[in-house]
Amino acid sequence: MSIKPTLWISRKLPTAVVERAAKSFEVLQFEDDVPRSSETVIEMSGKAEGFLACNSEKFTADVVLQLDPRLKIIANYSVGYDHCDVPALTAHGITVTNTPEVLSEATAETAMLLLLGAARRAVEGDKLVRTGQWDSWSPSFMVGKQVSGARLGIVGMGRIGQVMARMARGFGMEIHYYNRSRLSPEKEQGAIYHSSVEDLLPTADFLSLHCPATAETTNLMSSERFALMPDGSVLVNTARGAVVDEQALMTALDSGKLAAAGLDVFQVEPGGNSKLAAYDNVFMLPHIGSATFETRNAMGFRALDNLEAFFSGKEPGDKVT
Ligand code: 8YV
Repeated sequence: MSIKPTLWISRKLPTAVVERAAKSFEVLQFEDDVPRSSETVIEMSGKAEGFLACNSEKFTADVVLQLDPRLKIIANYSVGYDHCDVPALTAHGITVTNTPEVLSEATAETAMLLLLGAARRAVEGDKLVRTGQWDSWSPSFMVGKQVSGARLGIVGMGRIGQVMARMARGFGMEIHYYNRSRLSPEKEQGAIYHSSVEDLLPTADFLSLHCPATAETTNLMSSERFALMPDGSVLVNTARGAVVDEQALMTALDSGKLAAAGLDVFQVEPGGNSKLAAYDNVFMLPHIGSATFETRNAMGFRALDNLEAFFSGKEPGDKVT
């Protein structure tokens, strides 16, 4: 009987995922469920050939240099891999994978929730009812921005962006997008392509961000770019906090350039931004884009597909470079 490779699962994952992992691997896990320090990550690299890791574990160039040669693959339980220095890991001989596709529906649902909640003043309304302060009605009471018939600008028309476009079309929105390359007509489904973010922004009554965090997209939404949006527009971010300059966002909210925002991601996580929390027209969630029971299982199974392919000598389907 061949010896099973050892797999460290860094966080508490769904039971079905751990049970499947135990069929192919000797699984190492801790009792608690907390983000793992660099020291722990480095220590565990000497005990396992594979990691099933989350974005709470940081694989910076400095950490990578200290990883034990026993570790051969990091299968991330996330589609984003900005917590990994992939060039450093690759140079160190470690394969890196992610979990695309399986979380597109759940993340786009969260973006839609934020879009609707920001447009229709969900935070203010919930607060009024919850605190017993809802004591009147008038024609101008709690009037929000209509979604149907409005234009939605999407930055990053990858898998999640395309699902978001499909859902928004169901709400009667007109879809505009910016992507590094134009999509085929089958994928565009009538969406209007813009060859630059600057060209897209004036059309975005609503703007939803679906691009990865990279050196190029850091602070993509800057004061200059907010200024290009229509007055009273709405920003939605389920991508990464690094993509939005939060100070510029607050200035845009203060001036009325933005009527509202819906945010699932922040520059500082966990925690968010206490200054943004003072805005009732900002609808916030604690980075739960992919947090549905179905998707959490699917992410784990996808990571295991990658690990099993790797350890049977095949190229994992979701290898990132
Ligand atoms: C996860 C995410 O909740 O997949 C991603 O990139 O941001 C989220 O879906 C988180 O990263 C899990 O590790």
